[in-house]
Amino acid sequence: MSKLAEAIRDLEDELALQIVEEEIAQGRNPLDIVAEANEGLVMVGDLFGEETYYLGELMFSVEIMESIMNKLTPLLESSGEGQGNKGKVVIGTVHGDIHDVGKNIVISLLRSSGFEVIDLGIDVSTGDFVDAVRDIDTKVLGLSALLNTTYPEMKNVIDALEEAGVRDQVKVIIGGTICTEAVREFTGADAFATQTMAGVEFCNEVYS
Ligand code: B12
Repeated sequence: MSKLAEAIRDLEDELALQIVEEEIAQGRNPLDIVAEANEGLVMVGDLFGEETYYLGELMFSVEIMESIMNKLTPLLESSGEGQGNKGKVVIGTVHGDIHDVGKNIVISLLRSSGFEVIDLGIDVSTGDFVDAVRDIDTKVLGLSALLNTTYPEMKNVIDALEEAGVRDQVKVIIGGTICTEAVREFTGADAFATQTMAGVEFCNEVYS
C-alpha cells in the first residue's frame, strides 16, 4: 500500500497533503497520484462498510481528497492537448446520488484530454439529462452512480432518452464502483468504466 493511501485511510490530512506535494515536486504523473489517493478512499469506504468508521470520517476523507484534487486538477488540466476542441461531453451524477469525487476526476481528465465537458452536477433528474442531450451538440453522455439503490436510475435515464427519440444521438457511458458488465447490460448503456482512464478512451473512440 502506498504512503498516500495509508495517510488517507488514517485520515492524516496534513501528512497526505505533504506526500502529494513531495510527489508533485518529484515530477510524478498526477494520474498515478490520483490512483494512490483513490486506493485510500476505497479503504475508508471499506472501514465505513464494516462500521469502524462513520459518516463523519467518510466526510473528512472527502475533504482530504478535495484538497488533493485542488492541487492536482491544474496539473491534470494544463497537461491537456487543447481547449475543448475534440468535442462535447455531458456528464452528471444520477438522481438520488450525491457522490461526485470520481465524476470530478473524470471531468478533469476529459478536459485535460481536450474535451469540452458540460457538468450537470449531482442528483440530476432524468428530465435534465434528456434536455441536455436534446439541447447540447454532444455525442457522449456520462452517468455516474455509486449506490446500489441509484444504479436503476441510470436505466431510467437511458429509457427516457429512447422515449424522447434521442437515444441514437449519443453513446452512453456509465461509471462508478458498482458498474459491471451486468449493470451495463441492465441499463442499456454502451459502455461502463470503473477505471480512471477508461472514460477518456471511450470518448476518444466516439469522437475519432
Ligand atoms: C466519499 C464517499 C461518500 C461521500 C461523498 C462525497 C462526494 N462529494 O462525493 C459522502 C460522505 C457524502 C457519502 C455519502 C453516502 N455514502 Co458514500 N462513499 C464514499 C466512498 C468512501 C468513496 C467514494 C469515492 O469518492 N471514491 C473515489 C473515486 C475516485 O472513485 P469512484 O467514485 O469509484 O470514481 C472512479 C470510477 O468509478 C470512475 N467513475 C465514477 N463516476 C464516473 C462517471 C463516468 C461517466 C465515468 C466514465 C467514470 C466514472 O472514475 C472514477 C475515477 O477513477 C465510497 C467507498 C467506495 N469504496 O467507493 C462510499 C460508498 C459509495 N458510500 C456508500 C453509502 C452507503 C453512502 C450513504 C448512503 C451513507 C449514508 N448512510 O448516508 C450516503 C449516500 C448519499 C447519497 N444520497 O448519495 C456505500 C455504497 C454501498 C452501495 N454499493 O450501495 C459505499 C460503497 C461505502 C460502503 N462500503 O458502504 N459517501
